[in-house]
Amino acid sequence: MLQRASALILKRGIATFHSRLCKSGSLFRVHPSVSKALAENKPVVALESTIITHGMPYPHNLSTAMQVEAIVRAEGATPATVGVIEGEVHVGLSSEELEHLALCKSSLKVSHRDLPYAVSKGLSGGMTVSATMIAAHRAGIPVFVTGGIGGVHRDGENSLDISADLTELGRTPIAVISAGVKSILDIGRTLEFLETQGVCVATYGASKNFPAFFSPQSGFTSPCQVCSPEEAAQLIASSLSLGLQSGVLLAVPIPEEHAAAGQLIEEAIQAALAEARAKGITGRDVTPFILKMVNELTEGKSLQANIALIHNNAKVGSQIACALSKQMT
Ligand code: PSU
Ligand code: MN
Repeated sequence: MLQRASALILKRGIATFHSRLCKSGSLFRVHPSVSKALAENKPVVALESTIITHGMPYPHNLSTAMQVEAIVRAEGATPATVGVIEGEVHVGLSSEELEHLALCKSSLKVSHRDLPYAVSKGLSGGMTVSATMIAAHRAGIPVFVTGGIGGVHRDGENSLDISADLTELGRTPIAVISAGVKSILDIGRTLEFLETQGVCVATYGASKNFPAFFSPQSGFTSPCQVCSPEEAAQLIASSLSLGLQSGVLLAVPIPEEHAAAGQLIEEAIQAALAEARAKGITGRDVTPFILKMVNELTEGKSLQANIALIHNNAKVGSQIACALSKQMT
């Protein structure tokens, strides 16, 4: 009896799944504005959505997501925010869909490994850098802007807590523009792991110092440096022309005027790390926990800096996407 009931539920689940699949012929949905830009060889910038669902509190998450899209448009590119809505991977979200993700309290944090589950269950969620890289590449978008990427966690050599963002960078030919890696992570080991994965890492700007998200310097040096959108585009175009299947990581330092709170934020990070350890917080929950606590301890200063650096990344990333599309046509 019980077996028959669960077989029925399974059958119904598969039927719903099939109707979603058949509607569009694919579980990937590319927004018409994005497919039009791609068909016309115009620049497109992919954007992730975990920053909306897990990186910032409401309403800052929604306003930032909308501002970032506006910055991309102002620079002459088309934004494509990537997220999972009721089991479909959307490349390019409408403002209603952005709002749905920003307001939804139960949305998943969808990394590479979570994609099959989110799709099979018809769930909604924010997509991390690793999952966004997959969808953006599938859609044919070579440039992707985010705030910060995941990395090797401190003590990662024992816990093996190494973000899937790094392995994805090793096997997906996309350029990711970020403000580097947060000091909650082990930056030295993150750079070593990226080297092993064959990822070309460059700092964008006047210094070769690899930035640490809230701070323009981590004390570690990037293997490469690019000083203009054109130079960055040449690097990306070369990687694509070589047929390398690995990505390029461009690290854009936080603008000096927003880095002032760096020391205060660094102290809050240390306190939050200790609290996370004491509370036994692990895995996918570590980053959201730390971001929330750091924001509380700095009375919103870390959030302000976070928003400022994302705006800057969106501007620089869009300029790079525009330069790349000129070079590729
Ligand atoms: N770093 C941030 N803010 C974020 C993230 C990282 O400063 O929102 C998100 C990104 O989506 C990144 C993900 O891809 O966290 C990495 O998570 P994990 O370490 O669980 O792989
Ligand atoms: Mn992890």
